[in-house]
Amino acid sequence: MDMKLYTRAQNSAGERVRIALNLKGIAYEYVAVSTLGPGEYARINPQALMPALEVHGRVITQSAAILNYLEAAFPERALLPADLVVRAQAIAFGSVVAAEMHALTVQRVRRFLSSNMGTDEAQVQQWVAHWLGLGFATLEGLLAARSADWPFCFGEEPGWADLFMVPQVANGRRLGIDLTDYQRVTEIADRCRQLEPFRLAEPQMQPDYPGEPVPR
Ligand SMILES: N[C@@H](CCC(=O)N[C@@H](CS)C(=O)NCC(=O)O)C(=O)O
Repeated sequence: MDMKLYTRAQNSAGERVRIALNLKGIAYEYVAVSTLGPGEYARINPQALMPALEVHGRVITQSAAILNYLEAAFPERALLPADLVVRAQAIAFGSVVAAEMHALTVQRVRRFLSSNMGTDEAQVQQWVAHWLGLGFATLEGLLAARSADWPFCFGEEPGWADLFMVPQVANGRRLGIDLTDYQRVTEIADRCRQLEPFRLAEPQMQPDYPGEPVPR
C-alpha cells in the first residue's frame, strides 16, 4: 500500500486524518505506533507526536499539513467548501480546535502541569475546563454566525471543520466537560457520528484499541 498512517486508537489528531481518508475513500495501512520498537517512531517523526503519514516513503507530520496534502492530492471528494470565504471560515474553525483547544489540553500538557508544575488533579481539571469551555463557546459562536443553517459545520456534507470538531467533542466528553450549552456543536457532532467514515475512525474501531468501547 502506498500510504501508511502512524497513529494509535486514542489519538484525536490522528482521528481527524482517519476521517478524511475515509471520507475520500483512500486506502491506507494503519500502523499502530505502540507496535513499533523503541525509538523507531522518533526516527519517522522527530517530534514523536501522532499522526504522521508516509507517502511512498516520504513522511508528512502535523494533521493540518496531512489534511492539506490529502485535499490537494485527492480533490475528488472535497473537504473544503468551494466558496472562498466559507472555506477560510472552515479552516479557522479547525484552527480553533487544533491550536486553541487540543494543543492546550492534550495529555502531555496535562502531564507536565501535574508532574512539573506541582499542580494537583483539581487544578489540572480547572485548566482543561477553562480552555475547552472557551473553545467550545467559540465553536458554538462560529456555528451561530454561519451564513446558512447547514446540517454540517460549513455545508450540506461533512468536511474539514467537522473532522476537527468531532474528535474534540469526544475528548471534551472524556475529560468531563459539560457540553449542554453548545447545542449546535453537539447536534452536528452526533449527526456526523452516525456516518460510516466517522464511525470507522473512532478509537474503539481501531485494531490496537485495548479494551471496551469508551462512552463518546
Ligand atoms: N498539532 C499536532 C498534535 C499532535 C498531538 O499532540 N498528538 C498527540 C495525541 S492526539 C500525541 O501524539 N501525543 C503523544 C504524547 O504526548 O506522547 C497535530 O495536529 O498533528
